[in-house]
Amino acid sequence: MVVSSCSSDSEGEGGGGGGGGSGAAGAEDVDVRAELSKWTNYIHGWQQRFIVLRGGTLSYYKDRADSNFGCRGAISLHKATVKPHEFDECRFDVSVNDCVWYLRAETKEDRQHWVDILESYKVESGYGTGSENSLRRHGSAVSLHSCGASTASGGSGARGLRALKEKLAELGTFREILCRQTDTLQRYFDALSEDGQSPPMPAELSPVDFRGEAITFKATASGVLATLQHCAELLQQREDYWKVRMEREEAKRKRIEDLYKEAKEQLQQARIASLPGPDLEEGPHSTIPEDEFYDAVETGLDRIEEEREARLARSPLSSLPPSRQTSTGPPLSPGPRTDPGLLTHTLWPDIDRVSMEQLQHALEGVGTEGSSGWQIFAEEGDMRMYRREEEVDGMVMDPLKAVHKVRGVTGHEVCHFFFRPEYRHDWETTLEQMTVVENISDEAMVFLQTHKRIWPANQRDALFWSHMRHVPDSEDKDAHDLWLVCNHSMTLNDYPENMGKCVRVKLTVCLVCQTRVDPPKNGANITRDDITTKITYCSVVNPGGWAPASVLRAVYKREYPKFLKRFTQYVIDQCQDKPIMF
Ligand code: 9M6
Repeated sequence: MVVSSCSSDSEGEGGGGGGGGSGAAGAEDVDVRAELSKWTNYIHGWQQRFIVLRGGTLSYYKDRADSNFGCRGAISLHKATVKPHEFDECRFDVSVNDCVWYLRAETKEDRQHWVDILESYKVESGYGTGSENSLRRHGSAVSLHSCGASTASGGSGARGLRALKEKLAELGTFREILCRQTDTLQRYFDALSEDGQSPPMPAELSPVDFRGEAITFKATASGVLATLQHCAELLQQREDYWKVRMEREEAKRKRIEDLYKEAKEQLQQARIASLPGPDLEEGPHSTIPEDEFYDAVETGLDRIEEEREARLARSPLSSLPPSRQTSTGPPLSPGPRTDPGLLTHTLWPDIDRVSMEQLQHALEGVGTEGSSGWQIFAEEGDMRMYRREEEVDGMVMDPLKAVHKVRGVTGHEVCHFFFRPEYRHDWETTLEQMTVVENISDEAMVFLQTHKRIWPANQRDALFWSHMRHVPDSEDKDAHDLWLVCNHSMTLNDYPENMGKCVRVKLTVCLVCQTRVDPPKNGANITRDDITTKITYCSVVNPGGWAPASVLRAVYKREYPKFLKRFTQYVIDQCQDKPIMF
């Protein structure tokens, strides 16, 4: 029988070597089959294995059922060392070179029995006489690989390849042996047929040991099979190995792709940082091209819009808490309209003057198209928006004037929702933060607002007083009532400019509401259907820092109409089904 001197399975028991004799028929009569404990590895420890001793070879199988198939390892006994353990009286080790099998019998008697048999094999030296001779004649270098050289267990790419090459070389040797054997036989039969009945033997052939040749042939054939099977295993192992390698490579590639993405984002951030940012001065010398700036602004505004929509989707208006109209804010009944606390406030002269100026300004018409410099830039339903292009030191200062008519709400209601801080976040979507710096009275407050950043421009904040007032004796004869809110920038030592990351805008905003009530027929109660409010919204925003004029104008053109529509719709929604607040 042809075997490697040592082999082992994928459990990683020992070094491993050539394949054992699967289905190989030994030449010997002795055939021991029994279960023994075999040390596998540190994970699995001692395991029951089915051990077969046949033809000077000790093979092992996972279990008895498996013994009809390929063995998991085989060890040739003729050069093996058998060593009973010093202390463990059931254990004995069988080793060839550096390949060791650690075995355990059930009892010490059993162990002795095993040791005796194995030792006897060593003395008797394995193969039957005939076969041994034949093998020697035809080269018995076959399969005598060193234990460590070939790897049956989990060979890496290079090791697996080496093992495979060894197996192929082995197959080449088998082929050589078989060829020589057939040559020998051929020559013998040639000599036979040359002169008929009584062949004079060729000197080198006599006597031909047919039995030996047959045994060698069988052993070599089974060796071929075993080696082929081993080749298949090795190929499988290589396939597994490459699969793992590929998975690892894929993971690596993904990691690198992620890193690349991250680096790209960082680069982008660095680019942003090098643009006119909080730490850099903005100005006409800015390196950012206008179209790029404009694109960025668009993107930023779109994002703010998306955020608002997402917020609305999460909590639609219908789910808002019931109207805060009567629970907060100033008393709704007509009473002392101007708080004495406001009249004595240091800001009052300023508030009073600017508010009246703004009212006047609001009530001035826009004249005939173009004549007064007002250009219409947005028109939707009853809403018209006009602007005048004005620049100071290259900074866009365009005053804006918008007129709008809304049905079903009063001027008081519109101003209430515009003025009161608790509603601001509901309709001012470009706000990041709003602080009431001072609550002067029910009609006047000081606000600090931080607007959301429109990338790549600096973030803006605004510090302004806000004043709401009723103007009972409007000069406008058509107006039933006039309410206004005026917002105007101011300074406070406690809130200096550029304290944080923000650039401060200067604004003057005035919202004027004139409400008309159509007298209901037959003296019926006034309903919301009878009410129309004309809104005039005037605004001048000084951006406070440089930004390209075209960009700012594009932002205004886009944001103001959205802002006014959103706000008025908000008021309508809030007032629906609520008592009218005149
Ligand atoms: C300038 C409205 C209280 C209501 C008011 C405002 C507007 C630009 C703009 N954005 C450079 C900016 C900053 C602003 O009527 S209010 O008093 O919140 C106050 C301030 C709007 C502040 C820009 C940011 C970078 C465009 C004009 C705009 C118009 C409408 C809404 C949002």
